[in-house]
Amino acid sequence: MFVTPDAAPTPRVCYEIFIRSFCDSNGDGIGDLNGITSRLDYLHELGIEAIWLTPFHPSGSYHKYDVNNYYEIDPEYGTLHDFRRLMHAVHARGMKLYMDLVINHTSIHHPWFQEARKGADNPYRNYYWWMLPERIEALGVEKREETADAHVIFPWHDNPGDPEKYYAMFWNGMPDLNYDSTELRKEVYDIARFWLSDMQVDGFRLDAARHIYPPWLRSKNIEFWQEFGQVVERIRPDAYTVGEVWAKAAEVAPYFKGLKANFHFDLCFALQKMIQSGKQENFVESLRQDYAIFGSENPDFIDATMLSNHDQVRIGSLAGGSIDKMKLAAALLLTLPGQPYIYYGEEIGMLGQKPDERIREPFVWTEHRHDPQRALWIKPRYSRRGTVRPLAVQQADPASLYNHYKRLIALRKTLPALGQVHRPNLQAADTKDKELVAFIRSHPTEPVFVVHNLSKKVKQLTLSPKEQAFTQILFQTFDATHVQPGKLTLPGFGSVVLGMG
Ligand SMILES: [Ca+2]
Ligand SMILES: [Ca+2]
Repeated sequence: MFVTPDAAPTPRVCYEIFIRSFCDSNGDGIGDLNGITSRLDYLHELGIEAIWLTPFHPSGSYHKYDVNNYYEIDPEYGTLHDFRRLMHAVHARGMKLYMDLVINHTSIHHPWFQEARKGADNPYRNYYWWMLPERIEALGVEKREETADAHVIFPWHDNPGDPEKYYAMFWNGMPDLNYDSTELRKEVYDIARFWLSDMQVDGFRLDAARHIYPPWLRSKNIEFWQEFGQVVERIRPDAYTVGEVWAKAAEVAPYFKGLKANFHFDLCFALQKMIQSGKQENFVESLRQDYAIFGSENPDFIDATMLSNHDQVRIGSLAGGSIDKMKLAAALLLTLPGQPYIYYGEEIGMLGQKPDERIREPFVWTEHRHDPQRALWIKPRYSRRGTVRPLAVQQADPASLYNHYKRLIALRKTLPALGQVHRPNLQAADTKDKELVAFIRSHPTEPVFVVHNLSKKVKQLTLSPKEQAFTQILFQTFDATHVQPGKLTLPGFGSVVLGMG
């Protein structure tokens, strides 16, 4: 059911935009679709090939993961006309756009739930999960195990005057949908068709994919996503899908049977840990094991990688605000296999700690106090002009974090060994040092040898005969990197990509 990698070139570098905070086009302080359209040249110049937009449907929350209407745009963000304009501008630049499809749950204000809550005989009743307390108890499902993405332990909620309770695992304002209903499945497939065909989006990011069925029916998850994948494939054979399966690699793997890509949370956390601790253990070996597990379910799996996203503490804060460490993190992400996603603002070193609003602060465009494009919906605590060098300032500085990202992205697109998305070409190097990450990206004619120094100390490496073949510096974070016959000198937090001379 999967198109061959050659038939549909897979974007090599993606970018996640939290719309509310990216760029404001009309001065109301809220980032919007026209703001994104106005900044596409920026993303294109950075080297971005695909954009993932967080939800934009009408919703009562600032994050909009509780959808009221899947066929409309929240007026805060624009109109369907604005969306068409954005899609046109994205495609005119040869880029792709993926939208967040939030179909694990709706808002309680969605008309389906407003109907369903009227009573057990309502035609929309079985779009959601309803149970009598005795049955909940008999099944032993009154409590759920806390997961990294959902902290609700008691997921059954009262509907006033109703003997049955409804299931909502994230919070009582977002009731879970019931995919045992064939009518619901049909509605959701119509929604997918509308956005892929009528609106021309290029794919979906599937929110909460591992929760699509509740815990007592979890075994049905994979079947659902396989059917979903087939439906998408029939609508648009080149459409892309990426799942949020926030779990260990072994649990993620079977989702590749239905979804082309899945986010690699284990890798994300391993990268974060390395940046914080300055060392690693068996990093390349465990990554190769994950690839083997993914590949056993689907050899054409796409490994979607990231340093952080809108649910996690920003990498800049995990790096303690150190630009050198942020450069190291970027170099790791952009030299490893997979399809990297940059979370908006990572490229300028934005900072952010929990709660969630604080990891979603406005992008810092210019040094001006009154920057008309800067979102103002929240007063920033972490990413202020005094703590984050604005983009406009960094663009003019060749040594900036922004230009480091730009160089790395260009390198990834220039070197086929680095840009390979399918069938990860990762081999362990002979160099063994817990404060280094060293690997070879194999290629029939242009393999590269990559070394990252996780420590702040200068490292002098003696290269093995295999590694000595790589003599040409294709990329270095700091100029103090040197290769001599049999030896490599790498400054603290430095990264180097070596090619065969
Ligand atoms: Ca606005
Ligand atoms: Ca669910």
